[in-house]
Amino acid sequence: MAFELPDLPYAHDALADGGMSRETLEFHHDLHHKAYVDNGNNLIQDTEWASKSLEDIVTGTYSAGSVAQNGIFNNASQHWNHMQFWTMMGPTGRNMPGELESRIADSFGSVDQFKQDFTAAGVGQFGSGWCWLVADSDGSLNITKTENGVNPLCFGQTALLGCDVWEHSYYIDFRNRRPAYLENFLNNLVNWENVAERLSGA
Ligand code: MN3
Repeated sequence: MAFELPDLPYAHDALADGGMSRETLEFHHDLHHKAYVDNGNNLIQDTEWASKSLEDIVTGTYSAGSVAQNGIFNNASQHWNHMQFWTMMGPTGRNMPGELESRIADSFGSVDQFKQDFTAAGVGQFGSGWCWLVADSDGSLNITKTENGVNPLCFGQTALLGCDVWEHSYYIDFRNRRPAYLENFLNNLVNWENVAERLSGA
């Protein structure tokens, strides 16, 4: 299936009150995400992948250890990652539903501890990548970090929350302060209702 750039699920200035500016979303969605879509479409054209679903392309082209050379995987996975990322934030849904709060506290000790561990994963990702809250196939919740475009689909996990720690995601608003960007993401940008929906579907 050809990739398509979805509109943001909110206005470009809808996250400014939470610390993500219109300019960041104009660059990140309109230019960076669009480039993954356009490059991915050029690469899958006339290949066996052209008729496959995005999820099948991501899992079918992932090869541990050779991500850097894998253009179809990189662009397809980044397209998928960004579609998740836009819906994981929002101008609404910023209060954590009680059931999700309980699951997170049970899994990580407390919500504060979860936020510390998630931030540490994002800060500890050397170079470009993502940090995630995932549901594993046994139902347990875990925090992971991945390089470049690698994502939970590659490991059979359900992505509940992901944060883009590529510099293009934070340099306009936070310059080099990745820890501050991650803390702000958790405290002011996450749509926890979306995370809870993902958990109930896992
Ligand atoms: Mn990005």
